[in-house]
Amino acid sequence: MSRITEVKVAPLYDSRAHLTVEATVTLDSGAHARAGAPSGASTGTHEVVAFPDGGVPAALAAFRDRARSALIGLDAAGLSSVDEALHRADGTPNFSRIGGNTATAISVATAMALGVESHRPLWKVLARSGVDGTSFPSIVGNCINGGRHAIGGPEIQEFIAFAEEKDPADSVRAAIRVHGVIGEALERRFPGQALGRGDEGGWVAGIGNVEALEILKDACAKVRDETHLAVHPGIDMAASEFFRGGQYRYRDRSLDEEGQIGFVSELVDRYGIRYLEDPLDEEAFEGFAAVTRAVGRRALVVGDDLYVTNVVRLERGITLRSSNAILIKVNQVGTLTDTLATVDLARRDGLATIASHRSGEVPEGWLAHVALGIGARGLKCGVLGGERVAKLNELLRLGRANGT
Ligand code: 2PG
Ligand code: MG
Repeated sequence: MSRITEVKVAPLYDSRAHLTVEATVTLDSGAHARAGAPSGASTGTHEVVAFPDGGVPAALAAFRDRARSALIGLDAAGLSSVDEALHRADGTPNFSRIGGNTATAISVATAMALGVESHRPLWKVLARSGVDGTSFPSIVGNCINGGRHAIGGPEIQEFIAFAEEKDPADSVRAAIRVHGVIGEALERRFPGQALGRGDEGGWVAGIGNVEALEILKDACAKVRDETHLAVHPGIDMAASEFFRGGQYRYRDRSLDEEGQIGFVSELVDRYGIRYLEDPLDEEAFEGFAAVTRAVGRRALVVGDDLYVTNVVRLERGITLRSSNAILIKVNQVGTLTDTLATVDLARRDGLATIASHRSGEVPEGWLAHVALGIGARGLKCGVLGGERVAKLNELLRLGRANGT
């Protein structure tokens, strides 16, 4: 028995200084843990609602009125009882009363408290079958920010260093170095001018998509030469953000779906892209399948807004063979139990999983445990900023603890 004796939910600022929430869960053994929930900017339409109308204050009030008493006294062992109680207390399909972020914070804090009680790290509490914690995720490190994460940058949201080394210390080192080399290239390109950094710590500069890709490709090649580490270009197009009226709208032209598929496939070949997230709109299951047929042997084709970590949407993607990988974000579905159901389905069907941060993050490391526990192929968490580095540092600790 691991009875819950107290649950507290409190406001917390994320890395954009927007309000989010953190939860503290205490068990009758005295074991307790605290976790904060992140927030996205380029959210998928089918995600659960982060906060009810009225924002964080309304979420806190709804938690007090609807959820707290339902949780206290509950046996948290196994976690699903708590996550089911959160769904029941909310009573909507998308957490629109208590907020998906409230649910996320409580779910993660409960799993952490169970770990504290049983002297297990969080990753072990979450570990899927066959996962022994010795196989580490690659690093998906955002180096140039665009789209909704930057002002005045390229339309493509993220230009990524995808570092695939066995030892997480090597992957982290390679991704960080690519970020640094890109900074040097931008300094040469814009001598004496101010450069910025975006919401996820990547560079922001007045360059277009193609120029950003050139810089990224060169930086990855330089770091490979220098270090002999496996690091290659990746992108998250977050294409739903510039898809309007059936067209992908770039500053200089518009493309229909077929045109976009051709354009994306060309980019993968020309720039050696090995990680390709959301190349099409969030409803384009069949278009995604065409992209996967075209480039899926050379690149991970990753569904983010397409799946929103939702098991029903993933089932559809599996039937249509829409992608070979799925992004996993706990607060897209609101609980760890829902997240793990999606992960288990992905694993059963051979899709790679990528555990991901949000653009508005909290300076905590629990995402690294999620990545390790689900046997993720990648940890997407950026490379710069305390809230991103917290996850990288936690992965390094796990690497040392588990003997790499
Ligand atoms: C994404 C994420 C994280 P956001 O699109 O993958 O990089 O962005 O959290 O804004 O949805
Ligand atoms: Mg994305």
